[in-house]
Amino acid sequence: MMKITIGKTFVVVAALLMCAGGASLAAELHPIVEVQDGYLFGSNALPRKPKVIDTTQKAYVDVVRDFLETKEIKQPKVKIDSILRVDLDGDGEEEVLISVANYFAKADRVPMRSPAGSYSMVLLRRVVAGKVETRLVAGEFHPKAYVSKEGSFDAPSIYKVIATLDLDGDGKLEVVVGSNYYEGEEITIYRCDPKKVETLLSVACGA
Ligand SMILES: [Ca+2]
Ligand SMILES: [Ca+2]
Repeated sequence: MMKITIGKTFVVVAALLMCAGGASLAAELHPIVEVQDGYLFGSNALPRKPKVIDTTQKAYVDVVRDFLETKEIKQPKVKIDSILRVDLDGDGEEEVLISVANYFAKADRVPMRSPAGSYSMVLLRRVVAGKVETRLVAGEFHPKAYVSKEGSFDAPSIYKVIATLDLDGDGKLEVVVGSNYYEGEEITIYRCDPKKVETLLSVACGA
């Protein structure tokens, strides 16, 4: 499956990211990409670099917990993978991107079936009209355990911000989210305007 919704740059970046098997390989494939702190950055496509923030900060843990509760995850076990602070739209005010996942599995492994109370998501915190808002960029929530019938599975995904890049050259950064499931992955590029988050491109590979 490959959906192309806009221009050539996206095709190049998608081809680059698709099944790249990690940041280091992608960096070898194309000179516009460099890797810092485990994230992909395009040197031409990067007017502002994200800062990596401590994932144990109580304020963010609280934000994540409150959001999960709105998705019926009761008494959530909050596990934040990364927090990035970057000015997406270039207005001088930094936005915050929070990548979160808990499937109660070892390391970064994703189970074939989602356990009760499991989830993964990417949240965007930003100031809109003088107020801080929390918005879901991508994610899924499993208040109840998936019930397997005849060996069926639901293949939940872990969502994570892997890059912030200005891919269409309008001065605003797009958010690149990787989602991994038990034997595949998808890369999705989101445009995050103050009013809405929209998908620009999605590339999947795997079973
Ligand atoms: Ca901003
Ligand atoms: Ca842009």
